[in-house]
Amino acid sequence: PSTIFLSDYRVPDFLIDSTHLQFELGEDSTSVCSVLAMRRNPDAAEQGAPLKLHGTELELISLAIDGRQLSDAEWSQSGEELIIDNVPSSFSLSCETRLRPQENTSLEGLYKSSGMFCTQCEAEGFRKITYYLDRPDVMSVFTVEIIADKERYPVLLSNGNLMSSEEQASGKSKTVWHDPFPKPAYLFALVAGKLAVVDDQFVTMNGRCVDLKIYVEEKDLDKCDHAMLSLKNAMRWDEEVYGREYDLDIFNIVAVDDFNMGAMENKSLNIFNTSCVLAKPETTTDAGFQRVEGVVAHEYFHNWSGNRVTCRDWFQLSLKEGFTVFRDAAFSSDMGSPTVKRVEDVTLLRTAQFAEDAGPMAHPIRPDSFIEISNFYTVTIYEKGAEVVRMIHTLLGPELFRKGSDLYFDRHDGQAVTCEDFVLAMEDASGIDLQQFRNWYSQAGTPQLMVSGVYDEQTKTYTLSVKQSCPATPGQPQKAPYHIPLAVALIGEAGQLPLNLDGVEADIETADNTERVLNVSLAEQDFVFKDVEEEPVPSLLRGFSAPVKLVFDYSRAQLLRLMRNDSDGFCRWDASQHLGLLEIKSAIATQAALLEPEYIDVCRDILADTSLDAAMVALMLQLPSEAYLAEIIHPVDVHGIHLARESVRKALANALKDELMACYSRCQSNEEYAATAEQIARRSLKNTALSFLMLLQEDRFTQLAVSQFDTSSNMTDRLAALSCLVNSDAEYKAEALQLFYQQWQHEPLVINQWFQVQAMCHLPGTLKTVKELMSHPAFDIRNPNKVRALIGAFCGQNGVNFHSEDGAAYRFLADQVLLLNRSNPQIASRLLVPLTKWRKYLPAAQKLMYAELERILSEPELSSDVYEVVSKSLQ
Ligand code: B3K
Ligand code: ZN
Repeated sequence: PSTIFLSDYRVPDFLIDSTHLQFELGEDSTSVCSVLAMRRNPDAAEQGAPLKLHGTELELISLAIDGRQLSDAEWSQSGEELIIDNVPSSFSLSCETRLRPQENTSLEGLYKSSGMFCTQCEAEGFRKITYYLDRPDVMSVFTVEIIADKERYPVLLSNGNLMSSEEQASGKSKTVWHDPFPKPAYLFALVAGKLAVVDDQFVTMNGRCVDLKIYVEEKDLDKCDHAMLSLKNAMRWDEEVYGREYDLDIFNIVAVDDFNMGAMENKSLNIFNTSCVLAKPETTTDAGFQRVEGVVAHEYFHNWSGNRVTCRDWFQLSLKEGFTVFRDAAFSSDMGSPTVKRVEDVTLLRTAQFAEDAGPMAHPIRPDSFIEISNFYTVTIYEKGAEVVRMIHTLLGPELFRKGSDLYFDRHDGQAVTCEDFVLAMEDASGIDLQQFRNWYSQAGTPQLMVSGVYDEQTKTYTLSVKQSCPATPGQPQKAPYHIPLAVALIGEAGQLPLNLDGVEADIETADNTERVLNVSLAEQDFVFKDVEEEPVPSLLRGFSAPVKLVFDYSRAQLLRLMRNDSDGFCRWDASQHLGLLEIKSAIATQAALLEPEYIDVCRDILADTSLDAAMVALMLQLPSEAYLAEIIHPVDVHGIHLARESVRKALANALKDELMACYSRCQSNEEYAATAEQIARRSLKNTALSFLMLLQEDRFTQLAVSQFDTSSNMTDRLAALSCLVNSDAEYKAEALQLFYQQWQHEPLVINQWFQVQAMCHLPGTLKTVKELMSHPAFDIRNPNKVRALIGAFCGQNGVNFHSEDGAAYRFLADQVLLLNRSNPQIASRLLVPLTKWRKYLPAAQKLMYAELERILSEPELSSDVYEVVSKSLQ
């Protein structure tokens, strides 16, 4: 497989003004006839260039130019390209291909899922449908005819407006769709199947009445309300916050079982993984409800940030993904609890993204090169990309940011553009210089901020010294300094102190003068605060104002002040994590968990403080996750960390037994389930309390879990109780698992949670369970949700079992990767990620992991997906 470079980008030699597709869907094969109105691109460097079309795994039936069939001598094939040497300056290209969607297990291109036909074209799946210029800067107006058996496939959908629908002889029907907006091929979609529909409407800010439809299998009709409500909320929010209105009379969502990721923003025909659209209280957890809300909004927001303005090439992927994640995060924040959402996002970033940035696949949010673009749908492109947009928002402030986004949409509507165009629009609209800020787009790795503070009694000044650095990443040994917005406050005995900075013009002032955003831009820089009446505790990186690793040598006393008093919810939570980290580190050092009395006290007070958001209490009590600890403590001794963390948890549970029990009782409620922030918070705190109490191995607490499992009617409480039981030695657990399976065996999404809860059990013997479950009738390795629930969760989220000392789980994972490499390369390369982090672990583990990577690499027929990840990990 070869490497593709951003620096090799050239404008396309040809353009496609219109694309006409006719699909005849069959049980054995499908025929695709395309008619493309093509012409040479006046901006192309070379006007006589041959026509090179992309195509993979296609059976070519016929090829004609302006109605004349081409002879074999007039075209040739090389790799993924079909080459026609002599073409006129403008012409019509007709092509027929034959496909076998039934055999397409890669879930890319046209394939079948539970009896329906569906497509997934981003990034380069369209070339599995017909020969085309499959690149995002070639935009075309699509008309699509679909012909299929009307009994089997009564619903036939594509992008845009329905032009006609008619019955044909021989039991077939035909529909024609036309999308007036030019689009790249990656946004094309087709669906055919026996589907039920939930209907609603939305009236836009200018009075356009939009039909909203969610298509699902009949049995899932009762699980669409939350997605529909989320869609309407998202449509309204995008009008209010960004001034963006929907642009067609119809918006469709289709749910499919077999899907490689969460969902896809095809123009007016979003295709969703069932796991990101279906929800009802009995089957879906709170986290599931929130995921549906977030993903529905994310795909809807792409209509502007992605579809109306799209990417010039795939190196610009973060242009649409980073921006759209930033938008969906702000939406979820507005719909629920802003601090909780922020803490969740930061947690994902500091575990998965920081790990990626420190590993062999590290890449800037705008990569310079790739082998397989599917490997670059990463936490870096998405989540770090969103953080970069968020920093622009912080630097500009909300009004100028809105001016910038208006200018961006206005200037580039209908175009395929670059990250540079986005930054330029922000600069032009605001007048703020983002020159140095652009390093965030070109440099990989997580910057580190070493901060220290000195208080001078005499002069009443407080000096913050900030040093920044960024570790080397593959291909980037040296890094230039970043422009980092560092939000700070100074916390005194009685709360925040007023801030008077020397050289004020260098910073950004916020409303109340007790918080400032410092512009850190040099390798080393001092910020001097004047008239500081007492020695303060600095509250740094408030709201997590930049995706960096902050190092400040806080004392316990300082952390306690922040945890008790900081007005910034994120910093308050972060102080709790830091205190927890100190306890865990001391447990590692002493091999015992003797908690500091002040730590127990602050936890006790927080637990009793009913004025606090219950969700924040839950988050502050949860100790830093093992995944986060693995980013901080090097080398990673998985078992040592696990034991220490569990012993601290147990000691805390012991010390706060009564308070935890009281809290559990207080959070119980009989009200009807609703996915509101308030109820979600209460359930989260209650289940956190339960998980602590379960560590004490007392019968009465086990009984609590048993009764919660037996009596709850919502999946959040039921699954939390099941997870507690599975991770305990309770006798009831086998029976609970059995009961759960029997009740939900006909709901695949629930059974996936049943797989996952078992895969994540940290007790010994879990690998054996996972292997057995792979032969369970409900498991199917062709379904990505099941693979993720069982194999993905075990290898990615069950540290102690994945890193068992004999290396059995490494071998298991490599076997699964090799199996999936043939059927679904995208899923195979995703699954592989835990092995690629081998350098972090103790030497014995490193050796075993390395050996499995080598074994994978020696496989003769590796997909480009797996090849890229394995070969880069071994470098
Ligand atoms: N744009 C799609 C992701 C496509 C992934 C292709 N391998 C979903 C999203 O980010 O909205
Ligand atoms: Zn997206």
